[in-house]
Amino acid sequence: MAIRPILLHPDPRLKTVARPVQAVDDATRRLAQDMLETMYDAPGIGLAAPQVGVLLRLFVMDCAKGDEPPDPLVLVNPEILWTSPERVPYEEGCLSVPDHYAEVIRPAAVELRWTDLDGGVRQARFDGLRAVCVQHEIDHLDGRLFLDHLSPIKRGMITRKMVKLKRDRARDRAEPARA
Ligand code: GNR
Ligand code: NI
Repeated sequence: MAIRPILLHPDPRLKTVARPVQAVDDATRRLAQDMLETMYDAPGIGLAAPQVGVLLRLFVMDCAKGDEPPDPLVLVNPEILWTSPERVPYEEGCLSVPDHYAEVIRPAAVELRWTDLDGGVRQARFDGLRAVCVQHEIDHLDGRLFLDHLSPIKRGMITRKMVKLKRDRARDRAEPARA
């Protein structure tokens, strides 16, 4: 198992539509395990493969609260079968856009079909935080960030700060602070 680096916005790989997983094999299972380890380490409630630079349609999530047992879930090639007419706001964040949060309005519940790590087809309805999370992750698979749901003004402000953060981090790696 390994923690993989998480790509930061802006990055062209985070704007790319990911390709379906052709077959669930050992490489898929290793990738999913690495993604779960990376998500728990961050920590986050979800992580999509494009966020670790793998442009495949696969994400991991665990929306269990602190006092609940872990509830890891891996969804391969997820498809939205149904979305509720009810829409709800939620203050979203993203591991690829650290320290920025904004309200996004999405369907309150969704029905998904996906493939699990044994290659079986699964189907379930998600609501509450889990509905927010799966829609946020499927957006990643389609090359979208929560920023794409905001006004161009807000998106531009956050993107500008992220460009600066990435520049500062690149500079820190090039010339680490001396004592
Ligand atoms: O850890 C995460 N928290 C979160 C909070 C509100 C709405 C969505 C999320 S997903 C995010 C992890 C992440 O960036 N997944 O792609
Ligand atoms: Ni995200």
